[in-house]
Amino acid sequence: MILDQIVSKKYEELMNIKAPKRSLYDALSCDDISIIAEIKRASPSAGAIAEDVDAANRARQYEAGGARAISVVTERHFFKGDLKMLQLAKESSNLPILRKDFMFDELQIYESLFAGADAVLFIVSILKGNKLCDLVKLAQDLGMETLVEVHDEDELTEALKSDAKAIGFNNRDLKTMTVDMGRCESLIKAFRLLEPGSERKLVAESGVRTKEDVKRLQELGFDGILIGETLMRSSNPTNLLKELL
Ligand code: IGP
Repeated sequence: MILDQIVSKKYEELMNIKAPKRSLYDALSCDDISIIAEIKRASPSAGAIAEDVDAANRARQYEAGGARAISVVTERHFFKGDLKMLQLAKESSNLPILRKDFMFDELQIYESLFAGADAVLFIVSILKGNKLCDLVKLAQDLGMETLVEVHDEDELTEALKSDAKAIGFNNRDLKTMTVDMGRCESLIKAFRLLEPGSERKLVAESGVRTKEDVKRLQELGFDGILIGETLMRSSNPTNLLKELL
C-alpha cells in the first residue's frame, strides 16, 4: 500500500536525522590536545570581529590547519550569528560541529538537530534546577553530544550532576566579560578532586592566543581547547593553527 511505503520512507528519513553524528568526544580523545576552532562574527566583549566571514571557507581553512572540531556561534543579536553558518560549516568540512548558543528550551535542541549540529553547548549559569540534566538527556537521546560550560566551582558541581561527557571551563566570566586565564587551572584542580578518575573530556575555553597558552593547558591535562577570536582575526587561520599546535 502506498501509505505504508510513504510512512516507511518518512521513518527512514527521520532515523537518518538521528543517525550517529561526527563525534566531538572522539575528537577530544586523541593522544595530543585537540583544537576546537570557532567561527564567531562578533561578541559583546570584542564588538565586530569578522562580520563578513565566509563560514564555508573558514571551516575548510580550520580543517586544513588541523582543527579537530568546529564551534559555530549562532546567536543572532549579540554575536551576529545564524544557523546558516552552521550548515555551511557542516557541508564544507568533515569535522564535528558544535552549536554555541544560549540554550534553555527543548525547541532549541530540536532546532540544532535539524540544522545539522553534532554537539550542543549548555551554559550552566543560565540553566536552573533540573533543566540542565533534562536538556543534556534530550540532546543525547536525539543522538547529539553535549559540552557543558562552567565558570566556577558551584557551576562545576551542577555540571557534574548531568550526564555530559564533556565539560568546558570558560576563562571568560559571561557576567562581566572579563577573561582570567587562571580559571582553567583552578577549575581543573577542583574537578580532579570532585571526580577522581573521571572519563569526561575537558575543554579549556576563551582567551587563548599563543603557543605557550596551548602548551600550558595541555600540561594541565586538558583534552581540548576552544579558540575563537585569535583565529577569527587571522587572515591565514590554517597557518596559525599549525603554529599553535
Ligand atoms: C572562544 P575566544 O576568547 O577564543 O574568542 O573564546 C569561546 O570560548 C567563546 O566564544 C565562548 C562563547 C561561550 C561564546 C565561550 N562560551 C558561550 C558564546 C556563548
